[in-house]
Amino acid sequence: MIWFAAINPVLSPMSPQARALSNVFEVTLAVCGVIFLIVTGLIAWCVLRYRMSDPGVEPRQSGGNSKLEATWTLASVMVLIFLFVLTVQAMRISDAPMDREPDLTVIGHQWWWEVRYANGTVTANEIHIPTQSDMLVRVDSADVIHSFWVPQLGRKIDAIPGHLNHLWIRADQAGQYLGACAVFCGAQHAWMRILVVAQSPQEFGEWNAQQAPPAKAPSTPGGLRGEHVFLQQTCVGCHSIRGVNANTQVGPDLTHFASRQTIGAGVLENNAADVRRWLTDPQRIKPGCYMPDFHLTGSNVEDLAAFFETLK
Ligand code: HEC
Ligand SMILES: [Cu+2]
Repeated sequence: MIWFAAINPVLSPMSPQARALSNVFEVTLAVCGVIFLIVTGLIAWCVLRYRMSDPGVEPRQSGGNSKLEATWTLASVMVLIFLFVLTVQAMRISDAPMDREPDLTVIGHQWWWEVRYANGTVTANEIHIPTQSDMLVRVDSADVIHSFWVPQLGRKIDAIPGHLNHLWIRADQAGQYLGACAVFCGAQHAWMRILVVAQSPQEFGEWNAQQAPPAKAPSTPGGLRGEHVFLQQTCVGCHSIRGVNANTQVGPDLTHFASRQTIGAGVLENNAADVRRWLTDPQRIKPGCYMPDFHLTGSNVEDLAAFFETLK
C-alpha cells in the first residue's frame, strides 16, 4: 500500500483525527467491495447456472421467498447501522468544540491564508504547530468561500465569510505537511497552498517567540533604502510590517517574511532570485492575484529585496 499512500495522503494519516476519518473511508470501501463481489458473483453464477438448456421447456417459475427477503433486508440494515456508528465515532474524534478560544485563526483570502496566533504572531500560508498536541483552529474567510484542508492532519472544513468554523489539527510526528484550498475560489485557487510545519514543543515555542515581536529596524544602507521604497509605494496600503506601518491585511503580513519558505502561497520558493521575480512582476507569476504590478525600477527591486532579507 506504500505507493498508494504516497499518491493519496488521505491514506497516510498522521493524527488521531485524520486516522478516524481514513478509517471510515477504508472500512466503507472494504464493506462496499465485499457487497460488490457478492452481488456480481451471484449474478454471474445465475447467468451461467440457469442458461436456457432446452428451448422447448419453460423453466420452473418461483415467486417470492420471505425468508430470503427478510435475511437480506436485515443484513442491509445491520451494515448501515455499523457504518453509521463508525461515522458518528469518527465525527466525535475529528470535530472540534465551538465553545473554546482557538489556538490559532486561519483566514482565507483570494488567494492566500492569513494565520493569527493568540500571542500576536501573524503570518501567512505557513502554519507552525507543536507535535502531539491538539490545536484548535478557527477558520474564517475575508472574501469568498474557501476550504481548508491538510489531509494528513485533520478534516476538511469550509472557510465561509461571516460564519466561523472550527477544526482540530494535530501531528503525531515532526515534519512538513501539505494542504490546499479545497473549493474553487477563483482564478488562482490552484495556488492557495498551505504548509504545516510540525515541530517539537520547544522548537515551536522558539519559533513563536521569534515571530511575535515587531520587525527589527534594518541596519544596512540597502535595507534602509528598501524600507523607504516600501513606505513610499502603496505597499503600505495592503501589507503590514509590524513596527514599520499600521495594521492592514489586504496582503500577507510581511513582519517576518524572510523566515517563510514560500512566496504567494506556494507559487515560488522564498529565495533571493524568486523574491526579485515576484517584486518585478507578480502578475506574471500569479496572474489575476490582488498584488498589482508596480513596474518598479531594478534598483527599487534590489533595495526592497535587501529590506525583506532583514525581516527574519
Ligand atoms: C493592492 C494591494 C497590494 C499592494 C499595493 C501590494 N501588495 Fe504585495 N501582495 C498583495 C497580495 C494580495 C499578495 C498575496 C498574493 C497571493 O498570494 O495571491 C501579496 C504578496 C506579496 C508578497 C509575498 C508575500 C508572501 O508571504 O507570499 C510580497 C513580498 C509583497 N506582496 C510585497 C509587496 C511590495 C514590496 C509592495 C509595494 C511595492 C506590495 N507588495 C504592494 C497585495 C498587495
Ligand atoms: Cu480555493
